[in-house]
Amino acid sequence: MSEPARRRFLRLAAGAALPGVLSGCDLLAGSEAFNDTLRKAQFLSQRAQALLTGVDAMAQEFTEDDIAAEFRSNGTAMPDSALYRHMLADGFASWRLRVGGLVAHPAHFSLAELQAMPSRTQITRHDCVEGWSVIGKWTGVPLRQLLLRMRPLPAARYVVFHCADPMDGPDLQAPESTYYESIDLVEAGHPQTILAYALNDAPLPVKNGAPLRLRVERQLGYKQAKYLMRIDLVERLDQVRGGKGGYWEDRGYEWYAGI
Ligand SMILES: Nc1nc2c(c(=O)[nH]1)N[C@H]1C(S)=C(S)[C@@H](COP(=O)(O)O)O[C@H]1N2
Ligand SMILES: [Mo]
Repeated sequence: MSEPARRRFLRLAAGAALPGVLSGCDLLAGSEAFNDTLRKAQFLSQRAQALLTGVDAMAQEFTEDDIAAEFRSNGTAMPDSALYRHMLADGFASWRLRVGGLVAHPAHFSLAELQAMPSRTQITRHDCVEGWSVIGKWTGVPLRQLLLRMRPLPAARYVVFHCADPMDGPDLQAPESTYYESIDLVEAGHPQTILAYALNDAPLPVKNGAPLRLRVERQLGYKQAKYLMRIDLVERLDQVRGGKGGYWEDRGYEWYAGI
């Protein structure tokens, strides 16, 4: 950041109030007011790194030659659920992505409907907190586009992703025992934040999250929720599940997992 830009930023931040003026739509649309609000919000709540790289900074993208022969799997590789096995058996014809919470128009989408929407393809590096990385090519629907259709309500601040894979022991069918994650509308509006249905030009393999997974490329592996079932817009995270915004966050990991 240049010196004048830095001073401008610090001035902005000094007079900052928490975001609350802009609607969810403004937040996602990337207006100037949106960018100002982001800077203020990030100054207050996120790592200094985000300030230096800028709110619109792109994660590095790679070339076809960089793509790994095999995109390894981590965490769940096959959800242990009767519902998931059923959906897998019918090629995900019965699967729907439900989008709701603080939106004016809740909706659900079939895989075919998502695949018919404008898409983005990106070759990026996945970094797991355990210390390994792998480069893959993802194709999917920009989350921003999808959410703008639903008309986020002014109170919406976070996007919560509920997954199909049960995590917590024996009563596996309880919806609250599945993997989940969340990001804020800043990250949801980023151009590289997509709902991916293809990996390396093929349908997403089961071990990597079929039929749909989140790619939020500026953050670590555990944010990249696989086996998406439901997306909810919410005002706060403390009333969702364990209250920390994600399965691993509830177990002590950072919510903002910037790389
Ligand atoms: N639903 C779900 N999503 C998940 C996980 C999981 O166990 N379940 N593991 C996370 C972790 S820690 C990593 S590193 C990546 C692994 O993605 P991959 O299996 O495609 O390599 O998915 C993330 N998303
Ligand atoms: Mo991970």
